[in-house]
Amino acid sequence: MAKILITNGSVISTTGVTPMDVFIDGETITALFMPGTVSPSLQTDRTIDANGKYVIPGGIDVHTHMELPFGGTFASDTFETGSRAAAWGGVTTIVDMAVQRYGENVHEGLAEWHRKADGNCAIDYAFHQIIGGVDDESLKAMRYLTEHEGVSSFKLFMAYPGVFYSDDGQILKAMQTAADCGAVIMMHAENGIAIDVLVAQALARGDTDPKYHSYTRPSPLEAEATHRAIVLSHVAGNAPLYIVHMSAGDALEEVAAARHHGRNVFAETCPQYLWLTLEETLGKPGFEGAKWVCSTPVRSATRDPDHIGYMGHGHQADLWRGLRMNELAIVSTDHCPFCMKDQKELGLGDFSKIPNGIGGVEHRMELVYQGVVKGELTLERWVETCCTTPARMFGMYPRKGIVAPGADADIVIWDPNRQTKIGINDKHHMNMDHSAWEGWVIDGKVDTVLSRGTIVIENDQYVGRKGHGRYIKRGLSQYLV
Ligand code: DUC
Ligand code: ZN
Ligand code: ZN
Repeated sequence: MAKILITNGSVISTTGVTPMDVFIDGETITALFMPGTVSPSLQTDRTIDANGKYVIPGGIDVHTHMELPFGGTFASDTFETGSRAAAWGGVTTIVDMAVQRYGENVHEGLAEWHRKADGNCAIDYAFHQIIGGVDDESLKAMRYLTEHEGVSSFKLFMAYPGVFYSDDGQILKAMQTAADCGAVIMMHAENGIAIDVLVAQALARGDTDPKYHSYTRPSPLEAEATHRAIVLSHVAGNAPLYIVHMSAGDALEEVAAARHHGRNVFAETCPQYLWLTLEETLGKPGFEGAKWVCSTPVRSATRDPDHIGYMGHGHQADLWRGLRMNELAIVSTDHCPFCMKDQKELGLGDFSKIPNGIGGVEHRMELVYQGVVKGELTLERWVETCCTTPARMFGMYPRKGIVAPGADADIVIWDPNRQTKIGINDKHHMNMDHSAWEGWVIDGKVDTVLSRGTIVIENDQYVGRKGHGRYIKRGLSQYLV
């Protein structure tokens, strides 16, 4: 395989921005050189000039749903289309959620996900396992997957009664198992029982538009569920707990308090919660708001629209602060794309039937970088929340998540002097008929992407191939106390 030298760039790590040349031998980074110190006798097949550009570890999106069966349809990206779109966005590893529903076998659920992904991915991939039915068999399987299959994290749902929902007793049992074997419980923290009551009441009133999706999932119900999950993980013996898709300032307060008490509690947020508001998205006239129906929901820009509890500074300001303060460890996308036609349209006249999800795997690196441009985050924290912590949190470090000798040569060359225009007729490679980010112009651009030493994006072209991506068997999280 090729020997590649990336010269004149600035390597960004969690601790600094350092001018350095990066040498890749085959699939692996084998050396970093101070500028001007590369020996003329070093044999290379190719030199890439990264002058004026950043050299960062490939992005890792730890929350995607390719082909997820949900809401009477399937998420519209396959592993082929979704992993290719990820590459376009500077992502070199995704961790997708394999599914087990109530009454199904966990091992079969995982095998099905392997079948979907195997031979189809442009970049490397790993799996979490959704446990939709906690019982003795699935608890045993959790331990087996952690110890033998490289699947060391399990998603549970406090929402969606009758679909993926687990009650508190089931959650406690799964957490006890996780505490025992070192696995991470990923929690969809919303009080689904209360939400279903609010949804039924809204529909009975004739409030059927997409915006009622958010109004019927008020932030105190995210905060309450987050608190309950934290208490259960404590009682279970400090079970590792990772709250997914956090959208609310009041939920974040619960995580911050738990972390202050030294608990194994972590959280992620997603670009839609950092940038979008209910008023500008779900609140659009007619059915257009359906594009932004996802759970947890995009929230109101105002402090306390319903006078029911939340008294923070505004959810977005709280989330950005949480990212700076490490109350939020990671930005993922919860990539769960559905087209408007035939998919989101299932909820015409009834918001509760709109499939929940936004496609975003292609845009996370861009959208979080925009936080750097706006002064919300440092360059180092951008890399930490999008590349390094995901690898450490989910047992892939130091193979992934760092530009250092010995690591896989998963590298993004990022051009801070160009712009990215997102939109169906601009940059858009996900298998969707719309973009949640239509018309957004980002300062900065993915220039070149390497996946294990193979160039997959360069000169605004996809030059990778289906089947290049390999399954990554993960170990345990590095963050447990
Ligand atoms: N939760 C997710 O994590 N993804 C899609 C839908 C949902 O509710
Ligand atoms: Zn969820
Ligand atoms: Zn999800």
